[in-house]
Amino acid sequence: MGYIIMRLETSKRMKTMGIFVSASVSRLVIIGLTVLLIGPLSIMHGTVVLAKDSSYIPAAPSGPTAGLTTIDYDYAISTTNPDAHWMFDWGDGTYSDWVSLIGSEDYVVQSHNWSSPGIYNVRVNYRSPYFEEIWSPSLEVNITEPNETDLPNKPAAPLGETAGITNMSYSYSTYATDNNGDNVQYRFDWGDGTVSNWTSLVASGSSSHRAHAWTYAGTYAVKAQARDAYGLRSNWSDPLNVSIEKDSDGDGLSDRTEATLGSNSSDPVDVFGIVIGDVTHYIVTISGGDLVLFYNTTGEQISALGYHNDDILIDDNCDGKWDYIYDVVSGIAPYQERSEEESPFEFFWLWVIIGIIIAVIIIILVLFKKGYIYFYEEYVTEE
Ligand SMILES: [Ca+2]
Ligand SMILES: [Ca+2]
Ligand SMILES: [Ca+2]
Ligand SMILES: [Ca+2]
Repeated sequence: MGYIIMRLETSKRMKTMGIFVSASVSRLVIIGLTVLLIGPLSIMHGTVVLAKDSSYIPAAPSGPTAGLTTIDYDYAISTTNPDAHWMFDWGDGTYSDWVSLIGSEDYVVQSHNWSSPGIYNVRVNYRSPYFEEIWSPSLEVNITEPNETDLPNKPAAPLGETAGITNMSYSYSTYATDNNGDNVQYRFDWGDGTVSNWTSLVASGSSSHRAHAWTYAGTYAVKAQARDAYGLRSNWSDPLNVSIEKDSDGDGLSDRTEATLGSNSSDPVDVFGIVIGDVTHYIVTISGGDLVLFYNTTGEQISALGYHNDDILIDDNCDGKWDYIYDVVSGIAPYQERSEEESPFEFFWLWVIIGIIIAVIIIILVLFKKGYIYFYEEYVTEE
């Protein structure tokens, strides 16, 4: 068996053609032929370079040959073959995934950081439909420890909700200072095996946030890490423990809460969220019945609803008096209680207006009596 790789050079691009040839019989049998061209015209302008099987060895990755621990460095392989797959060996016992060209790029890039100082041999493994795996030569990378005082300080423990439900997004913030006053950015370890992307760079000491939704119920230790503008990373922050409960039907109430309320934890439309202030409370239909209640998520209290024409009356704090009126069209508004003891000043302005009217009448009467104003009649005599 033998392999032939043909390289087709054009003025701008180089594409790899592969011909898989079986040499086990006297005549050559072409088993597969793949030609990858930008366009048929490329053939006319190109020159074909033939290379025997073993002579094709990928070049060593290109990238920095010296660096500091924890900083991400990019290493690249130049290729235009979309059928090729590449895997980087970082020389520290770890490997990248098999990667290939993305879109119209003509290089494959992977980044890596080393956690301890040393000399590492970075190389790449090449695989295509025509080649098994071939290793490139190594690029020697010398990694040293950064100066401790150049690192950002350990960020504050993340700030945010400590209780929630599955598949609901919650936002967490943190901040850290950098010893050199460099700009910093943050990322969060969500405690479920995932880590957020880095936030944008902000001034040293400024905060940033990222949001996350957990898929499974559990208690998660959320931690933050800072990185300065030069790529130097801090230690991880102290954790914030976040307890996530299962919400099977995704209606915003956990299965446990629905069990307490008597609603159905597998019916997503039996509860209805209403935002009062910044907090979402719920109107809840109790299982199998017409009984509809208000559930205050802050106080975990339940109250009966009232009805006024087409509007719903809500007793937010469960003290027996209506606090809000809810209308599907206009939304929620504070409810104006009409009882006397509710507010003696409610008709204040009405009394002021009545008072002004009475005062004006008195003034007119006084002026009339004093003779400043008077009625007169004119008698017209006929001649
Ligand atoms: Ca720094
Ligand atoms: Ca639910
Ligand atoms: Ca439900
Ligand atoms: Ca009330």
